[in-house]
Amino acid sequence: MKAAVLKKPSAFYDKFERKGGAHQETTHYCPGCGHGNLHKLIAEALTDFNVADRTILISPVGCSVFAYYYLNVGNVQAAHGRAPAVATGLKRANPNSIVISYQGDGDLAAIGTAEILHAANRGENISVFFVNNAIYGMTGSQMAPTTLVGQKTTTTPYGRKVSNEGFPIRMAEIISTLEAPVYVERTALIDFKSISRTKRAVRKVLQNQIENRGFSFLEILSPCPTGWKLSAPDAQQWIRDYMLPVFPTEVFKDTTKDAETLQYSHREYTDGEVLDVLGLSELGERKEVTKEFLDNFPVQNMKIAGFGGQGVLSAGVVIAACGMNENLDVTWIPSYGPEMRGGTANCSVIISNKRIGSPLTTKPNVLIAMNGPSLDAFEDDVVPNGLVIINSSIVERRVKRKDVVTLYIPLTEIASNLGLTAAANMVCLGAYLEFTGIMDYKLLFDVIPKTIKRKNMIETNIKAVEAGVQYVRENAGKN
Ligand SMILES: Cc1ncc(C[n+]2csc(CCOP(=O)(O)OP(=O)(O)O)c2C)c(N)n1
Ligand code: SF4
Repeated sequence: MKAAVLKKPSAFYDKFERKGGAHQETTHYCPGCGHGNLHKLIAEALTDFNVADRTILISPVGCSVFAYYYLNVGNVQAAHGRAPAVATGLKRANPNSIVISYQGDGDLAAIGTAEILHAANRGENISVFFVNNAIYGMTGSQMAPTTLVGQKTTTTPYGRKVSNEGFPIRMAEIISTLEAPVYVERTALIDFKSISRTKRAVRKVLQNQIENRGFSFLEILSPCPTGWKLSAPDAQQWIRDYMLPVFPTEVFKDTTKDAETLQYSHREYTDGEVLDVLGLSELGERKEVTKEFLDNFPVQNMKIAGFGGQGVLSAGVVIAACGMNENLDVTWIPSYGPEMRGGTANCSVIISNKRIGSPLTTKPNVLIAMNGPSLDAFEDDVVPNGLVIINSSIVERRVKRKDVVTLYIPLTEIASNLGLTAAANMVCLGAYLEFTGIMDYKLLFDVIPKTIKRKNMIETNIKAVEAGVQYVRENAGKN
């Protein structure tokens, strides 16, 4: 007779090593907890389908936050409730991956309600496992959206009252009303039969993704003996007695067969197509530049800040466009302060000879402060030896830092002498390029006509650039 060999599926790590070097044979879950069962069913399915090496599991915030200690797959841990949004990004960036969003009821049905509903509604081709144990397990049994009416939790010590906390939310039913999801089921983990059914459902949900069929959702009623203060068998019975009447286990939606297999095409867009889509094709062909220029280009992490109306955002667009014309990678991201008056509008601009990760400039090496509050807000962020350009027509104080390079220019005054106060930003860009020499200031003459909408102002803006260049030639080093 052939002996049955029972062994851990290979989608589990051999040893569950935890932070601090300890490794154990067991998980951190309490005895009788449903999370452990579900992990096993998922690991078995991934092993049997031979997809573990292209699977990414997103663990949530909750008791299953440590799922990454156990499943030997790509692991990402998302902020509370955000797993479906993270899953969307991962799956879209790498359609060949198998992306699992694993979430508790606090995570999915409270803080993350928007993320799950919209991911489902978009029909993201992901697999969602929703562990409903009717409470917040990890933080000590507070009420969750799925807590039953009358159920005592630490935040509903007299039992959940409809008049105060409303009704339990049935997520599987809600999601099954949406058009896009192809498969929605609820199962339980309470006995051999229900575990077998959950096993089939886990496989179905993963298989759907492997076959590119679309969004699949499995809600699992899961015992939490610790949170419910029951023994493991009593916790299973509690689900039978109290949860099943409210959360029936059934397939709520299955359009898997009709669902067209999604055809993912991973298409790279050309620079020209991207410029077209962004409405920037007017900026024209990217210029051929020498390798030496690219290799030696000093990355510019710029913060351009001032009052609304001083053109700080358009200065950012113009300088980013100059970088783009020089075949550099650029990002521009605006930030509008909540203040009505006297505060700062600012933008982050990065111009780099390498791919840019985050478009946010938190440690600028160039700060352009068009007004006093901007200098106050960002002076301390500038890296040592960074450049600070100050609009000395408006900023009344000097820079406090001794470890930065400063350039004081009466930008507003120069611009208003040309008849256009609003061109102070272009005076600044001319001065900046002339002072640093990182790019030829004449680039601005190409870019300004293509980025400034009001054609009658182009000439003055170009004059403003020249005035900035002139100012630096005559005054740099003197202040
Ligand atoms: C943004 C944020 N808010 C709140 C918390 C605190 N917190 C940690 S786990 C948790 C609830 C987890 O409950 P659930 O999603 O039901 O998972 P379970 O622990 O029951 O598996 C909360 C509110 C947090 N970590 N982050
Ligand atoms: S508190 Fe509940 S959900 Fe968390 S590990 Fe223990 S039994 Fe599982």
